[in-house]
Amino acid sequence: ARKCVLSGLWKNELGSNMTISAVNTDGGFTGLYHTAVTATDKHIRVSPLKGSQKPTNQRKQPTFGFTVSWTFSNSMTVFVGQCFMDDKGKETLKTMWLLREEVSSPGADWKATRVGTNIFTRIK
Ligand code: B9F
Repeated sequence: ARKCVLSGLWKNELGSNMTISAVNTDGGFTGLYHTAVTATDKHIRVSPLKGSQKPTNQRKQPTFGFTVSWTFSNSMTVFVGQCFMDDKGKETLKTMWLLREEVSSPGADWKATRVGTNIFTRIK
């Protein structure tokens, strides 16, 4: 059976795109994230991501995690997920994310984190 590979160009159901570079021997990778959505009127800019997966070439459907440091705000999003290969050779990334917003005081902590899911499919 073929292995699900993280490197490449991916799109999620929101229309966001990300490019993941080659995964190194330790499982580390970097990439660029272009979100299609933002909850404010902030101007969207491509943002760097950094993550790791279980050591390459050992897992057929590897688990992984990565962090996106938004260049246009003081927020970060972490994603965790798994790379799946179906019986037709189609790859999908099933993920969950947490978005942490910078708030001005501990009293505002309760509203600082958003959670959700994203499914990515390969476009290249
Ligand atoms: O909208 C976020 C943001 C941070 C500070 C002002 C705006 C940044 C973009 C997050 C994009 C999320 C979605 N895109 C995607 O592909 S990451 C998870 C989703 N998947 C307003 C204040 C704090 C948050 C929103 Fe903001």
